[in-house]
Amino acid sequence: MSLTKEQFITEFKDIALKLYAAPLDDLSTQQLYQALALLTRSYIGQPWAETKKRYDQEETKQVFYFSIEFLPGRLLQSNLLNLGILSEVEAGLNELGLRPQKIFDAEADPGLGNGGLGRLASAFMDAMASVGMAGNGNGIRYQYGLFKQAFVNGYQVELPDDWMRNGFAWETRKENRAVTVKFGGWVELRPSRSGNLRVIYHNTDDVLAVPYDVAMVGYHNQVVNNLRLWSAEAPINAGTDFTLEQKERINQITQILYPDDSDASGKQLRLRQEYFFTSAGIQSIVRHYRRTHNSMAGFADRVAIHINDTHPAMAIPELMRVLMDDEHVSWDEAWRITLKVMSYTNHTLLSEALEVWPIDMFSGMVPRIYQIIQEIDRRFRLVFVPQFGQAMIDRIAPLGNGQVRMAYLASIGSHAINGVAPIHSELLKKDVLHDLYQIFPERFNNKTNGITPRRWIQIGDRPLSHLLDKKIGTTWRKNPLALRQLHDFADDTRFLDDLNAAKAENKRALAKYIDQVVHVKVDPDAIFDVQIKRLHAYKRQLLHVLGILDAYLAIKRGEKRPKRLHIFGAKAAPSYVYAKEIIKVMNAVADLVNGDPDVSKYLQVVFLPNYGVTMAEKIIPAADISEQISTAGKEASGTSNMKLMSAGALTLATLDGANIEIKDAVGDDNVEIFGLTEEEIAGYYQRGDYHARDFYDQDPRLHAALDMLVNGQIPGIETEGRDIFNSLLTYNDEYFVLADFESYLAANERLDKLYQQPRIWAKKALANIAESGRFSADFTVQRYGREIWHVVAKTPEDDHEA
Ligand code: OX2
Repeated sequence: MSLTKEQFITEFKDIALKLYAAPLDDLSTQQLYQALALLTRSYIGQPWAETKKRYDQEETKQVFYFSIEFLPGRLLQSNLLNLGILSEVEAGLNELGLRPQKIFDAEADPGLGNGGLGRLASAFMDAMASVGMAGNGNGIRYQYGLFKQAFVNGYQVELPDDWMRNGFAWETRKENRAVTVKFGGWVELRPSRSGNLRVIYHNTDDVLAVPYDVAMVGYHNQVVNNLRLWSAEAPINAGTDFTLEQKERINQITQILYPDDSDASGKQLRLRQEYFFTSAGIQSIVRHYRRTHNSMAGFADRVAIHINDTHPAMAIPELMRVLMDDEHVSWDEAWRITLKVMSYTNHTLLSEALEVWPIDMFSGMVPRIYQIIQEIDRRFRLVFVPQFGQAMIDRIAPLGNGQVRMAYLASIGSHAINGVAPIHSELLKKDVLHDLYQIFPERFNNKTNGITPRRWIQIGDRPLSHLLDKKIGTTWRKNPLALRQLHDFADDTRFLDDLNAAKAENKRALAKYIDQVVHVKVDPDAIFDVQIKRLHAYKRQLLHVLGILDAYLAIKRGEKRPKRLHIFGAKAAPSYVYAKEIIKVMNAVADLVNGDPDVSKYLQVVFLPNYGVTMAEKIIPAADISEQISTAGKEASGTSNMKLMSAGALTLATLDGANIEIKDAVGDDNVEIFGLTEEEIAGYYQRGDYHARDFYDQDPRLHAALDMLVNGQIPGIETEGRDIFNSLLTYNDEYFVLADFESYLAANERLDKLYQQPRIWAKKALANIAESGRFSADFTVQRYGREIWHVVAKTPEDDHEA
């Protein structure tokens, strides 16, 4: 859209006056934010309605991305950017004497997800709109997002995230689109005169699912897609015997997000959440389709439903239920439609994270869904036991060991199953879903994750953005592959200096932020070494900490090193004791290092509390080193690795997840690889001959660093230090931290040396930025569109051109 600075100023003053009955200079920052958000929303309404109308008129095939988590990040700047009016609005605000960034900072960050999985879902929403794909999100409107993390005496404390306290400016309540979701009770199957079974529900607990729609604005293309988040409410005609307790129980369904990441949780409420949003989503999709079609025959040509991990896997039996019970389609026809419609992404190889539910809990909560799964299970066995044998089918049938096994259900009921990086997709076939791969090899495929450079570069990294515009023009903003033009300037020393200057500016800004948040004065000239992700043993923040302890000891011995600032951001699941112990140790190490003037000349450590999307936007542009150091074979993909490379950080990495593709993209010279490979680790597992203690005994540096955990050198961590020490030595170091220690240190020494040559460093940064475009989620969703969803992306501009 087009909007001049002058128009904006007039409209902004006008809306603020209407809203708050006061002139601008009487408004609080929060009020200014609300007024600006409302004005921005008013620009979105029309293209939103038009996009919807166009999809309906043209009978566009639509994608529905079902995810129990979305992490959209703040939306004001991103919406202004995508509408094409960010510069005008900022200029207008400046002219009014207002600080744009201060207003942007008044927006709450909707933490409706844990980490990579939720952020990926939101990147896909942004990307689908931006490439003109008819893509809708389906999720949960959690009253409270992921907990707010604070540190008290170095321990993680979890505080409620009341993110909607000031309302959520971007949502629209659609009460007229509510549906009823039924829980519990029992099901009667009664033959009817027409020959169909009539399904009669008795004594169910009914919950009203009310949708709140959020606009997903495409980049400069007049496309606005829909993210539908469901809220649980008491049924409207609940009757006089409806108690406050019942109402409370219903409200609970969408009250909190489960704070897990890559971990299965056995909570009944979680299962309720899963059925709640999948059933609501399926019902609303079918209802919309049926408004313009009198049978379900063509449904699969108009609708693709994707399930983001197994949390929405009940979409499969739920679609079967609606097709058969409500639309009177036969089993065979319903199954044909369901298979064609559904597709599934797996996000983890950790076996403890594969979702399973006890059958008695499951069948009590959703009896009709359970019946349908029983029938899927029966037919699956009937067809495949003769071909593949009882033992194998017992291992992978949807029902087994008294459990409903969601990954198997998802795989059996989807026409496509993908992993999120090549190594991960291969390991799915080799390990976790091996038996299913034997039966359905054609279903398996890879779709490497992606990120949105709009948020991470255009919004997050203004100094770099301006530099790029000046050097290679602005096409990279629309097509990030254009970043490859940077290769032409790999030996342009002026430009390399400019790159370093942009990085330095970002580092100064982050240093200021760090001082504000944790009151540590850091040296902006240090190497900024960043590890930002959930705290999990397999991600090995512990290896990073042991590296810091080794540096501490070396500096104490008098060694001089280039100054390094280690920056951590990480939340641990509240129930994950070991991860929380690591947090305590990390904070204690930070205190030790920063408090020792001999050491802090060369080494500083900051652990920023409450890491999330908004904080990532501040940290990433300032990073020199990106730590991606998971045990090989454990991290499905990672996406912070992609964001950090696009900011020109050098990746310090194991050969895991998408690190491998980053290495292939930039070449061996522009990435620092270390550690055991997945094959080597598999070898240790097979032979059973990993002995962590041998490394401790044989490597004096490792020995000394580990001893610090238990010898009192780090104040305040008696039990935590001992527990971690034992996990590594007594319990033989499940994640091969000790085995990788030596090569990790060697890789770090190479980086230290390299940093002494700023232009050579900048050249490597340039290579990373230049090759980061391929990881744009725009390309990822186009691959999903072509190969899985079978949809064609098209924008209003395409119509004009045609
Ligand atoms: C994460 C994976 O751990 C991470 O490797 C991946 O990049 C991300 O999903 C997006 O694909 N919960 N979170 C994940 O997996 C699960 C399960």
